[in-house]
Amino acid sequence: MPNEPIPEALGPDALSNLTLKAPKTVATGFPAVAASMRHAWSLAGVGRGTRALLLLNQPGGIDCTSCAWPDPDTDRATAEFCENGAKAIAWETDSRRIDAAFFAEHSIDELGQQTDYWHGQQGRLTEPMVLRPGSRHYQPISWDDAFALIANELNGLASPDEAAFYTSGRTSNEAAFLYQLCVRQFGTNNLPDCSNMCHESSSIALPEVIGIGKGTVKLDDFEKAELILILGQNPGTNHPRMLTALQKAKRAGAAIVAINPLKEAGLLAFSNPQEIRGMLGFSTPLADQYLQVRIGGDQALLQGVLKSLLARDAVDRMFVEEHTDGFEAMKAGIGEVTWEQIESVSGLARADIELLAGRVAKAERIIVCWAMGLTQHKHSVVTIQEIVNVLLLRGSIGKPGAGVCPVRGHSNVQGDRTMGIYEKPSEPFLKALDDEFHFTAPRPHGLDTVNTIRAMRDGRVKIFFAMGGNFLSATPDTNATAAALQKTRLTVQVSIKLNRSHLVCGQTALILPCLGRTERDSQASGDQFVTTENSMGVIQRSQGKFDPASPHLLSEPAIVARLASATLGAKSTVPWNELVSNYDFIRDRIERVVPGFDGYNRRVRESGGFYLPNKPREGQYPTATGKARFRANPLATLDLEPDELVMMTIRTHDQFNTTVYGMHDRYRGIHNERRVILMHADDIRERGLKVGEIVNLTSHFQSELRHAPRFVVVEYDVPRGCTATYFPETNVLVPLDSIADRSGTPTSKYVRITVARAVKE
Ligand SMILES: Nc1nc2c(c(=O)[nH]1)N[C@H]1C(S)=C(S)[C@@H](COP(=O)(O)OP(=O)(O)OC[C@H]3O[C@@H](n4cnc5c(=O)[nH]c(N)nc54)[C@H](O)[C@@H]3O)O[C@H]1N2
Ligand SMILES: Nc1nc2c(c(=O)[nH]1)N[C@H]1C(S)=C(S)[C@@H](COP(=O)(O)OP(=O)(O)OC[C@H]3O[C@@H](n4cnc5c(=O)[nH]c(N)nc54)[C@H](O)[C@@H]3O)O[C@H]1N2
Ligand SMILES: [Mo]
Repeated sequence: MPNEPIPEALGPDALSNLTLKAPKTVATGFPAVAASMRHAWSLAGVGRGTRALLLLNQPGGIDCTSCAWPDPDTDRATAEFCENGAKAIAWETDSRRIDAAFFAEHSIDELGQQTDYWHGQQGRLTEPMVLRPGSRHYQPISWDDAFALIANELNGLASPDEAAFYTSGRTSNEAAFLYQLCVRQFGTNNLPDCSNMCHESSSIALPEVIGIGKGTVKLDDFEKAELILILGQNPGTNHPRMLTALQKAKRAGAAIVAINPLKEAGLLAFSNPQEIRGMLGFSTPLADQYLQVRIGGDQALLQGVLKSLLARDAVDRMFVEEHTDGFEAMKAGIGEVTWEQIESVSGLARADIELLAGRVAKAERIIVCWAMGLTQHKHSVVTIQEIVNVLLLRGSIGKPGAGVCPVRGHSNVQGDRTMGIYEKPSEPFLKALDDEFHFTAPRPHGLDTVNTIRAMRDGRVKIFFAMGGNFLSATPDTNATAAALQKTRLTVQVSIKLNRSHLVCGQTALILPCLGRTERDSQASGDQFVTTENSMGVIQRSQGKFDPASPHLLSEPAIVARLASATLGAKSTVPWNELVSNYDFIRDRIERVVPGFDGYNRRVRESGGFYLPNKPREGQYPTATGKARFRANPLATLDLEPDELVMMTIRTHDQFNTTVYGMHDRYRGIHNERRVILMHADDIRERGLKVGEIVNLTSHFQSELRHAPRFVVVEYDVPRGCTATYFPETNVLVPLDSIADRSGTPTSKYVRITVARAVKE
């Protein structure tokens, strides 16, 4: 059962002044550029802010720290950034500072009572800090003492598996490679990462059926596509530069179909702020068809499309025979599903699904994009495999203008995986690591994110180290995670700004402040650049240009090298200091361990970087059978009790995951308040509630109940029975054990709740 709430874990639940406006029907346009500039200037100052923006996503410049959407291979606009990229950069280039005096003044209890927004507004961390057992204030500690403390704790464990090493997706390839090497030399595969909560379902679903866990399309495929489906993604907020690609696709004649319980502005229409027409307010309509599917109803919808395609005999026979297996079994499976089931689970009318199927039947070049609306469900893996079923049926993969496009989140989350940040590493990867560094990497699989929380709770993991991120707030079941973290001996956070994971921590806690991606990284051989991999498998360079926020900051690769030297000492077979003296040396090692990086140092210096090999893109499918595989997956049904609603936890337009930039969700018309619950008018009325009323939310999982007090009811155009709240405020309601089949991803988009009027105190 869930633990008693830990106040600092949740932050305040006070409500401010909610104002509601009509949801927008067009994304971006002039206000977005104005908003970006305002943000960059208010935090970083005018000169620094403008310079940062002009360097974003330019050859030789800084890879944007916001999302993983790719840059055009050639022809980059002078301003290759978006409003939310600008917010991310402004947040990092903040001119304010947090020093030892700040922590002397504020106890962790006091800081825990502040909002996430407030935490982000205090400025950049400037020196290593330690929280000693029993103390409520962080105190300064030298880097040497900090590493000695960690080494002493790690080496005191009964087994290396009693430590877990988390990674968030902003870490560069170079830092990630060194980090996993250090962890494996220490002796464990406990490398949970944010991917476990993000696109893990895609990473499990895709290799089985197409032989690679990544997308197969390139940016220029969008202009060649006839049909683009976008499921469970809100690109206007989370991948704004994708709208430019969609606009180009539309102009080249593609049709777009949006599948989403909410009518998101960025899927309806786009007014491009980088064009005169856009500045003048002209917009390009995007979605030709909008299917407001019920939350969790996508598998049913896709099975409906398959059923209709089969009935029309819209099958690319040549492709199916030559390149696939499993067609007959899939066909038989779909034959058993009835339209009645499809309509009831998806919440959509057969006629609308047939209309979509008609578009699919006519198109030969189809791209399917998806994000968290598809991956954070119990049945995510099979749903993603239905997408592949549709594409294979139409022969729409392995050729220009066609394929799968899982749109990644963090700017280097895909690269971190390529570098070996994975709790279930493949044998060939470990063998290559062994050969290169002359040791034997551990073979047993390690802990993912949810299993790390369980292991801390049960006392099996005693040390938690985080390379970036905000583990406490990003993970499910905030109270359970808080209690789990508090049971550990030591938590270490490598961070650039204050967050809640610094405040709810182990008996001893360390904050290790590091350089951000915008900052100059000087090592023994001079200034360094790092590399990242975007959502389409392009490896590119990123070089920080700004003075570091403080002279005491270390780069992430340097932190890993010093951690490794302190912990492993003479036992290690890796020349840590030498590797960090010049990141070219790290890249030389990566080239020898990870396939596809031939000529790494040379090719990444070429403008635009290079593409990693992607066999399905060339029409080869390295699966168990060497063919692309249809899957017959029975339709999963989702049962709710009569008064229950389904809640999805989503992002506002003013946040990056747990980082809150501001209090507005501009496109959805929700201002000055994050503790809101979006509900259908009839669901509000049925419960005798009113818009603007304060309600308490309770989630139901098996026999467990979890509570989140004080949310304002907002009426919204959402299917009956479906609701939305913002992450991380409602993570407290996401049960730790409610995870996706096979991928272990928390079901953050499918939480069963009841809503009750808050009783006046
Ligand atoms: N500005 C900004 N950019 C970001 C981020 C950020 O927080 N801020 N986060 C980054 C990260 S790590 C990630 S992973 C991505 C996240 O990018 P998204 O996946 O776009 O983010 P969410 O807000 O979780 O939105 C999920 C969308 O799925 C829909 N949805 C929910 N449930 C269902 C369902 O069952 N079916 C369907 N069809 N749709 C559903 C929701 O209505 C919403 O539109 O963005 C990245 N980029
Ligand atoms: N309920 C619910 N929960 C979710 C989700 C959801 O949709 N709903 N989404 C999930 C998803 S998709 C993801 S990816 C996770 C995100 O989980 P995380 O990646 O753990 O969380 P972030 O909020 O992205 O991490 C923000 C912190 O990273 C640190 N940081 C920023 N830049 C740097 C840097 O350059 N170096 C270092 N070392 N630190 C840096 C800052 O200190 C900041 O406080 O959350 C997941 N949690
Ligand atoms: Mo993510």
